[in-house]
Amino acid sequence: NGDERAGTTGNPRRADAPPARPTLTVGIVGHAFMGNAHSHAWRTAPRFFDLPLRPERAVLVGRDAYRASQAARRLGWAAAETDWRRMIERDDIDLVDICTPGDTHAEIAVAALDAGKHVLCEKPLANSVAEAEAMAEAAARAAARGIRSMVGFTYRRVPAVVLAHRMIAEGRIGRIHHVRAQYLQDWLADPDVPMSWRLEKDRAGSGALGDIGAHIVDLTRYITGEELTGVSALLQTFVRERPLPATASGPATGGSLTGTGGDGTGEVTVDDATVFIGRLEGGALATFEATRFALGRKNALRIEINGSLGSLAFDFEDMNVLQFFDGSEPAATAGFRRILVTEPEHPYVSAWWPAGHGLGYEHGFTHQVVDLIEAIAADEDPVPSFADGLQVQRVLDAVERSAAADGSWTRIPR
Ligand code: SOE
Repeated sequence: NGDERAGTTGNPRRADAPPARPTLTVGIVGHAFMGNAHSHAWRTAPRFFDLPLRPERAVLVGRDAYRASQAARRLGWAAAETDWRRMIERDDIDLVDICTPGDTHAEIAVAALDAGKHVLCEKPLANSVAEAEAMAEAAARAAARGIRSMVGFTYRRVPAVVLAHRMIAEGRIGRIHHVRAQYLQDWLADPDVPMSWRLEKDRAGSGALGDIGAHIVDLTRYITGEELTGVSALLQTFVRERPLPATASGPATGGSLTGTGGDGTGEVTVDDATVFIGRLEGGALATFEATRFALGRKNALRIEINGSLGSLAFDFEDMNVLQFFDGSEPAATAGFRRILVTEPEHPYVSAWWPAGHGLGYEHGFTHQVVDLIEAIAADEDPVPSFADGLQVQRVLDAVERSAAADGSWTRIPR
């Protein structure tokens, strides 16, 4: 067609332009903090990465029609819907992105996979091992038909974390002796912070354990490449009653986890904090701490690994840095050095800004979408898989069983 010339008005497509990418039509369920972060990722990924499929934000699902349509407009989704089942019935939807509380994950994910939709599901995968098993089975059934699934442990996509994983795989710190993992937040330290779904066992499954402890369990598995064989754990709830929220639905957007209290109080049915020790299959000893009561620590996801040849340390509050101690250096000049993980040679970084300009929280979500799209296009199973999510769930379950038995040693099945 003669209009296909560079600069021709009415047809901006150049004759030498690459062919348009096939689309990946996405539906998202949920539009609070995680729905917001995922929406940003779906929008940003194709702007910075050369993707084999072009994600199209087709429909956002929320229970309340007005709020869902407002969210769809604000977050850039073409339509809004109040029932995820209707969204799954749509033939044009290729992928379902689940950003709802844990009590809904299993039902939505299994229905979507059985309907032939790829699934991205927020962490923790489920509220129980039984649910996670059903999800992993549905994922395996679907994978046999080329349908892919992934669980959203986004911190695996922070460049400094990927670098740590690679350095360990290359043997740079030798045999692993210790893992010291912490996830410290403080947004519940104030007893006037109101109730929310994250404080209800029926909805969230557990408290700090599943919400943030799950991340450090997954990161330990990812960075070291080893499974935990057993744990001894304590769980604690410091504030057992909190004001009910002023609005029934709580905070709507990404800027706050807390909201404002109203009349009456509700019972907190989850843990506020957990500490546990564990052993890795290679014999390393590991300690874990997850709390929302560490005043002054906002999102301090920290992990330090000590090996026979050196050590690595990461803190999300300084997320563009990986600390490395090389044990082969002369004692007089050895010391931890800060690797600024912002070079184009580092994972994901070349798609973004010049060296030293740094990435933030939202970039992990964008990288997650990039990796998922690339796996779907390559007809490969992405990681972390639902099987990974199930294994993390088994660890969380063992922690709860150990804590219920006064910290007694509890083995983790595989
Ligand atoms: C709340 O503690 C929370 O939003 C978690 O749910 C997320 O997984 C973590 O990335 C940040 O903190």
